[in-house]
Amino acid sequence: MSKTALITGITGQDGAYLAEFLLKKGYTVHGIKRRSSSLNTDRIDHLYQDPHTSDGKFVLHYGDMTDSMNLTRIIGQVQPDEIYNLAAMSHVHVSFDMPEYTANADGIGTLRILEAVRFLNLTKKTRIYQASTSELYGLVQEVPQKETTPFYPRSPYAVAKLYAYWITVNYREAYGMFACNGILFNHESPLRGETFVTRKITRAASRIALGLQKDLHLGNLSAKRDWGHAQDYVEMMWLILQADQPEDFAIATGVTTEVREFVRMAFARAGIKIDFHGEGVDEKGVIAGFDLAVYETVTGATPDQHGLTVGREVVSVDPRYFRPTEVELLIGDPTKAKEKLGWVPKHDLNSLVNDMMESDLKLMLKEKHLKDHGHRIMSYHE
Ligand code: NDP
Ligand code: GDR
Repeated sequence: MSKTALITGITGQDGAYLAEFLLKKGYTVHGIKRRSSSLNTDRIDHLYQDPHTSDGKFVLHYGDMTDSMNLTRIIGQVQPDEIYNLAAMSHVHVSFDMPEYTANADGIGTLRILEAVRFLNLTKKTRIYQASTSELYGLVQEVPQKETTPFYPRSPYAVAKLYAYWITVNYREAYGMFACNGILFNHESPLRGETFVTRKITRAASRIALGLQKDLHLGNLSAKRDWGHAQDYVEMMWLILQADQPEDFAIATGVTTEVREFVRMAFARAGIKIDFHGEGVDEKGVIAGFDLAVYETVTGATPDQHGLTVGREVVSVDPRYFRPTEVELLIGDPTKAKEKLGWVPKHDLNSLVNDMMESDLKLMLKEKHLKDHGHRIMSYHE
């Protein structure tokens, strides 16, 4: 009998990769999507089945993490073997603007899932994966960070996820549920949301190289992140639920890189050699000013043909992207996952950047084609 999985957050980066992964494994996949005024299923459109002709292997339900009756009804209908709780207001900076909603969706939302499973007497049948995060580590207590490292969350998002982490542990201990936290470090891909820093950079590098965008405004360039590839990480979510015992795992590459270096790598793939100069650190220790100079492009045209001048500043620091409290350094120790789950990521940072840049350059070439033929193109670069 094939297994049935329910994915909350199926329209997001991880949800899309996980759905594809589970379908390939022969699962029947149900997903919860939110109602929105325009279509929000871009990332899973290739998996979509017309409900009139569908074989029932991929089914979407309308729902929301803030609606317990709705979640309980869906879980009752689907009777899943596995639930992957990926839905969340996942943007750290935005959580400072929407703290109450974030607590509701990310924190209490997780409780709603666990409680629905308990209420429906599915505690022995349904295994639950909770999308926990390296943001829990927050202010550095220990490096590298692992399962036993103390938490010190630094944003409303991380505090909401702290509740979700502990309520998952509590339901496991109180009711014997197979409920696990994957403490995943940052993972990116061509499907990454456009306002997270890696994708913002790869899109901008592609657009600047093609003359579609003039400059890029970023926040804290000194932050360091342990970046992996989302495709590798969704496989770990699945492996965590296949283990004999329910346990929590930190999933990371063990390598950390500054945002500034990610900028260099991405622009280099667009044929733009860059140099940083004019950086200054103010009395609070934050970067106050910064220049990025374009020295050459090797995309087949001279810099001027791209509207770029050699040496022109194309990146600047805009304090609007600073967070009231920042997480400066994340670097994970994935030893437990390596030993117990056989964690061997296929990608490293180089191949991640290549994958993202290849995809964004293709996308932006399409945009350029549209623009060259008189169409209006999106100019949104938050
Ligand atoms: P995304 O932001 O790409 O996707 C989030 C998903 O959650 C989307 O499908 C979104 O729907 C949905 N969603 C948001 N709010 C609600 C709500 N109230 N009710 C129902 N659905 C909702 O995130 P990722 O795919 O990158 O991350 C997946 C999970 O893993 C998240 O919980 C995130 O916090 C966590 N995480 C992510 C890491 C990363 O580096 N990517 C690292 C560690 C943890 P819509 O498409 O309509 O917006
Ligand atoms: P993060 O990811 O906060 O780590 O959360 P994000 O890409 O937003 O930021 C990473 C670092 O880059 C710095 N930064 C900027 N960030 C954004 N978004 N935009 C900018 O212009 C910018 N300039 C510099 C940030 O300050 C930060 O230090 C992600 C999310 O996926 C969470 O849901 C997840 O839990 C964690 O990763 C692990």
